[in-house]
Formats: sequence, C-alpha cells, structure tokens
Amino acid sequence: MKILVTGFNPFGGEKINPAIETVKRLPDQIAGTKIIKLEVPTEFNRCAAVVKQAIIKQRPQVVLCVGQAGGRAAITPERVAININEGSIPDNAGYQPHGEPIQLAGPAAYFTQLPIEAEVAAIQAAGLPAQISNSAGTYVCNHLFYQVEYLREQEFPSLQAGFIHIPYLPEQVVNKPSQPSMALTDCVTGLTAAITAIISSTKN
Ligand code: PCA
Repeated sequence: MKILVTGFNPFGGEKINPAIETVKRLPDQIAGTKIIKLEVPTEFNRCAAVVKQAIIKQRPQVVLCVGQAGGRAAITPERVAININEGSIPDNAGYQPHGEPIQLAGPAAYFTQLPIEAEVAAIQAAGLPAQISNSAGTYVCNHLFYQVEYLREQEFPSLQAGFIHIPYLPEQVVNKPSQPSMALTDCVTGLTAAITAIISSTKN
C-alpha cells in the first residue's frame, strides 16, 4: 500500500509553511506503508495538476493533503470540501478569485473518505491537541481538497482522499505573540499518528 502526502509551499508573505516542512520529515514508511511526499504550489490553477500527475505516476490508495491554518491551535483533520474559490489574499501566482465555483458541474461539497474521528483520537493519544474541522476555508487548501475529491469521483474511484490543517510553527509567531503555534517535531508526531490511524482503518 502507498499513501501520497502533499504539503503546500510558503504563501502570504511567510518564509516557511509548516505543511511542507512536516511532510518532508515524515518517515518513508509508516506501519509497512510507503509514504510518498510531494510539495505543492499554493496556486489555485496549478496545485491540482501537480497532485494528479503524482497520482498517475504513483497510484496511491490514499491521498492526504496538508496545509497551514494560521491561528488554529490544534491539528485539524477536515470533514468537507466545498465548491467555491474565494481568496482574501492573492495566491502565489497573484490570482485572487471571488466566489467562483471550482467545478461548474461538480456537487456543492464532498465529504472525506478518511477516518477523521480515528485520526483525532490517534493525535490526542500521542499527547497533542486535535479536533475535527468542518471547514477547510475557501482558499487554495479547500480548492485542492475539492479537486482531489472530484478526481476520485471522475477517474480514480478506489482512491480515498482527505485533508489536514496544521498550526503555525513557533518561528512564524515570534512577532504575533497572541497566535498559537506547534513545534515542528510535534507536527511530525501528530501527522504520523493520523497516518497510522488511516492505515489501520484501510486494512480493516
Ligand atoms: N494553507 C492555505 C493554502 C496553503 C496552505 O498551506 C489554506 O488554508 O488555504
């Protein structure tokens, strides 16, 4: 079995994105499952094509995308992706959509196929804060989550897809002292715990 884990590159003036930093540091195997790691551009119109190429090349059973959610204090597996692009800031290509559908003929929303309750329980059991999130926002993270779900529906029906948002790293909040953060080693521990839960649910 193979899992493709993606992480976004820095955006919005940040020098670092905890998502790709965490994904890069995951082990190459978790519970006997191969972990394929992929950096994805924070660009509405490019991120999904990059992930699609990797799906075609690697044929993973699971795609788990990871992004930064500045301001959140916990690791948050996402329940739902919605069919809307709305940017409060431009993406890394300078594109800032306002209320456009992602797929004209697509459904309003998709639920993840991944076991988000088990993921939360596993992260908490590792001693870290975790909570299900019911909104991945309307920016590039929600966009990629929706597009991977659309791809699954249209072309890869056996795929399971999902998304996890993680907090800022401490170095990102040095000048934002009221914002929560999580150490990189904890992000790696938490994401590894979540992936372990995903693997054990797909084996059952
Ligand atoms: N977080 C943004 C996009 C890239 C990322 O890491 C988001 O939540 O949409």
